[in-house]
Amino acid sequence: DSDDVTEILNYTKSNYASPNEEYFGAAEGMNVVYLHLESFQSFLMNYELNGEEVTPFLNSMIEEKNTLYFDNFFHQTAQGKTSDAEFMLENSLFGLPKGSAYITKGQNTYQAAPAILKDKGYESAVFHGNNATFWNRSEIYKSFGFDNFFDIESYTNLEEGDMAEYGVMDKPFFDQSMDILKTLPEPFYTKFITVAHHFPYDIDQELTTIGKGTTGDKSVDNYFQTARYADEAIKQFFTDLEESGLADNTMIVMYGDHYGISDNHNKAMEQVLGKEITPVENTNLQRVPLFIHVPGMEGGINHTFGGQIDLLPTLMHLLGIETQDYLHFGTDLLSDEHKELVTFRNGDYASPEIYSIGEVFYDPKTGLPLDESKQAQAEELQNQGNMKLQLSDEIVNGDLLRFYTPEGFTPIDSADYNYQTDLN
Ligand code: GP9
Ligand code: MN
Repeated sequence: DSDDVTEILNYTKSNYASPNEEYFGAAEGMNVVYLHLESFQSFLMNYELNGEEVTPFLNSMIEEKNTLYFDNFFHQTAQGKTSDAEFMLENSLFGLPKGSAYITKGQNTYQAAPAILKDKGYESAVFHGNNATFWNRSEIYKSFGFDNFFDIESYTNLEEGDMAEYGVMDKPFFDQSMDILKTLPEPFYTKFITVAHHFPYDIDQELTTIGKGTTGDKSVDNYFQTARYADEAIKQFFTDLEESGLADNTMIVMYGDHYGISDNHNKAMEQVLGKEITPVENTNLQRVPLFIHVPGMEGGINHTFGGQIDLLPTLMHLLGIETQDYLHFGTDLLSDEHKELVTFRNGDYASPEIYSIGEVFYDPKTGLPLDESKQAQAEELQNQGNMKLQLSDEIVNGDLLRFYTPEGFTPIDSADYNYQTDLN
C-alpha cells in the first residue's frame, strides 16, 4: 500500500544522483528518437571481419563530435528480451525475474517516459513493423501513455522481400517511418524498434554487403551480415532525418537491447574474439552499445559502467527534467554521483573492480576469483544490487505506483488511448 511506496521512495531518493550541470538541459525542448538496435552487442563496434568493418556507420558515430558513446554499458534483460529492455528504458524499473512484465503487468499504473514528457508538451510514438500484440505492446503502451503506436498496419507499401521473420526489414521500415515521423507534432518522443538483425540472422543474400563469418556456427556466421544491413539502414535514417530538417532539433539515442549470440555459441565466439570465453569474458559480452547524440553537445567516449535501468534518468536530465520525485532504480550516467554498479536480473553484477557471477566474485582485470581482501566490498555491492531488484519487484508485482503520484505528474488513464483507428 502507500506505506510501502513511501519506504521505497525513501530508498530511491537516497540512491538519487543529481544532474551534472554540464549536461543538464543540453537537449531541452528537443525531439527524442530512440533507435532500438535489435541484438546488437558491443563487440561488433570496430570489429573487423576479414579486414572489413562490420558496422562502419556506427563506428563513425563513436567519433562523431556531438555523440557520447558508452563502452561499459550492459543490457540487463532476462526472459522478456526486447520487452525487458523497453520496460527498463521507459520506466527505470527492472523487468521481472521470470516471464515478461509487458505481458503480465500490462494493466499496472506507470509513470513512464511518454507520460512524463506529455506534461512537457511532447507527443509520443512507437514505430515497429510487427503485429501490435507482440509482447502485449498494444496494451502496455496505453498504460505508458504512448499517443501513437505505428505497427505493421502502418507499413502499407511493401514489396516482395521487405519482410523479415519479426516484421518489416529495417530499410523499408525506416523509409516509411520517416514519412509518418514528419507528420508528428513537435516536440516528439519516439522509439523505432528494428528487427532485421534478429536471431537466427537469416537474410536474402542479395541484400548483403559483407561476407559471412567462417566459424561454422550458422547463427554466429550470419550475425555479421544482418548487423551490416542494420548499420546501413541506420545510416540512411540519419541522412533522411538531416534532409527532413528535423536533425538539428532532435536527440538520438541508440541502444543494443540484449545479446544476440547466447552462451551456447561460445565455442564459435572464441574464434570470433580470438580468446577464451571465461565467466568474466562472458559477462563482458553482455555489453551493448549506447550512443547519445545531441546537437551542440560535446561528445566523446564515456567509460562509466551502467545499464539500461539508467537510461531514463539520463535522458530526463539531458532534457532538463528533474527526476528525484520518481521511483527510478537507475541513475543518470552523466552524474558525478552515479554509482558504477550494474545489477543483472539474475543477481549477478558488473562493476569496474568486481564482477559477481553465479555467486562467485571475480576480478575483471585478471579474470580470476577475487582476492580475499576484497570480499567484504563485493558483498556490499551484492547487497545493494539485491535490494534494488527486490524493491523494484515490489513495485511491479504490487502495482504500487497507483498509490503515489509525483508532484506535477498527470496520471495516465489507459482508456484514453486507442491504436486501432484507421490511419488512412
Ligand atoms: C518482436 C521483436 C523481437 O516484435 O521486438 O523481440 P525479441 O525476440 O528480441 O524479444
Ligand atoms: Mn530483441
